[in-house]
Amino acid sequence: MRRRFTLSVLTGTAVAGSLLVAVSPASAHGYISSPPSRQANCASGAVSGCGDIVYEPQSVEAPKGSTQCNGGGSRFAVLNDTSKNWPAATVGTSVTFNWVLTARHSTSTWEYFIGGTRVASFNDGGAQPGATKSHTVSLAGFSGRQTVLARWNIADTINAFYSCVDVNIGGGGTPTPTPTPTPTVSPTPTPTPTASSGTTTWTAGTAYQVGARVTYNGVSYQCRQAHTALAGWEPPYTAALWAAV
Ligand SMILES: [Cu+2]
Repeated sequence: MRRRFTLSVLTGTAVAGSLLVAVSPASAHGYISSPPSRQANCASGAVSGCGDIVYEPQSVEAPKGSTQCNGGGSRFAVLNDTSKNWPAATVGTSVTFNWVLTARHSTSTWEYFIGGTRVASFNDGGAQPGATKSHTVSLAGFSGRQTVLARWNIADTINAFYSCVDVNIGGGGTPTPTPTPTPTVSPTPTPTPTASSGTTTWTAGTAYQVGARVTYNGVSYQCRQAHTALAGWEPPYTAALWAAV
C-alpha cells in the first residue's frame, strides 16, 4: 500500500523542524507488540535470522483472508517457519493483545484465530483507530502452546495486516520463580525531570518495556506500552506509547 502519513498524529508544538524525520521512515502500518508477535520478536532481536522484517515489523500486509502468518504474500515468509524457535508468551485464558499502529487506517474488523477457528472478532465499522489498539480475547477451550493469528482488516483497501503471536496458554512446564523480597530502603529524593538517573536517550531500534524512561529533545518520557521503537515513533508523536513525565 502507498505510504500514508496522518498529520493528526503530530501533536504539540515545535513539530515543523522534525517533520522530515517523522515522514521519511519506510511505510508504517501496524503489528501486535504485546504479547510479542513473531515480527516483534524479530525486531527486538529475541529471534535471529528473520531477514528484512526486523526493519518493518509493522508491514506484514497482504490481501484479506489468509491464514498464514505472513498473509500469504511473497515477503516475510520466515514468519510462517514453524521450525524456528519462536518464543511463546505464558498467558491465561484471557489475553489482551496490544497493537501499535502508526498508520491509522480505517478499519472494518479485527479477527483472531487459533488453528483455523475464529476465536474473536471486533467490528469497527470503518472507524479510524488511535495509535494503539487493544483487544481482550478469551482463549477458553485451548491450552498449551498455540499460535494466535490476528488480522487487521482495512476498510477501504483489499488488504489486511497480519500478526502471529505464539502463546503458552495456562503456562505449565516452567515454574514461576519465587519473587525475591524487596529490601526496605530509606526514601530517595524525587528525581528532577532533567536529571533522573537511569534515563537514556530515545533510540530507534530499542525494545522498550512499560515504565522505561527516556529523554528526547530534552523532555523526559515514560513508556506506556512495550514496543520496539522505529524512526518516526519519536515520543512527541506517539502519545499512546510515551507519556511526558
Ligand atoms: Cu498502511
